[in-house]
Amino acid sequence: MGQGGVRAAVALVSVTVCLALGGWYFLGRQEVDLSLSKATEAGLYRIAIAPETEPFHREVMHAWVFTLTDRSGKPVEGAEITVGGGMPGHGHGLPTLPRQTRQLPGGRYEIDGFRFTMAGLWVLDVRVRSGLGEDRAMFNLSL
Ligand SMILES: [Cu+2]
Repeated sequence: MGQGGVRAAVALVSVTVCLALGGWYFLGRQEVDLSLSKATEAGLYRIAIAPETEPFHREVMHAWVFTLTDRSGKPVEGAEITVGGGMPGHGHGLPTLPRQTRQLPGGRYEIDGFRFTMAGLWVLDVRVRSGLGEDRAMFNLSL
């Protein structure tokens, strides 16, 4: 193979690698649902989550507010919410133990004790228990 042939081969390999990486990146991004409001797995609730104050600093201990409604959109009071999670890409859990600290009017719950020690994709596993039953929802956060 002459020099021209080597250059052509290198170019071809480069283009192939770029296309493969680009496709992987694009598909990977598409799979991640970053919505902060969704129905729980069994459909008992809808949960909307938001940092208590925005903008928030992910590395400083802070609270989020979770708003809980039932199937018909009515606020759910008196529920118990627990939060787990971590970074699936790194294989570790949450560095802190966020807990439900206050119930606010309108089916809103303060969950305090979040601290996201790294940038990247985090998952929150939110479990809800109330008179309506137990259900859960998974949220993805790209921080
Ligand atoms: Cu990590």
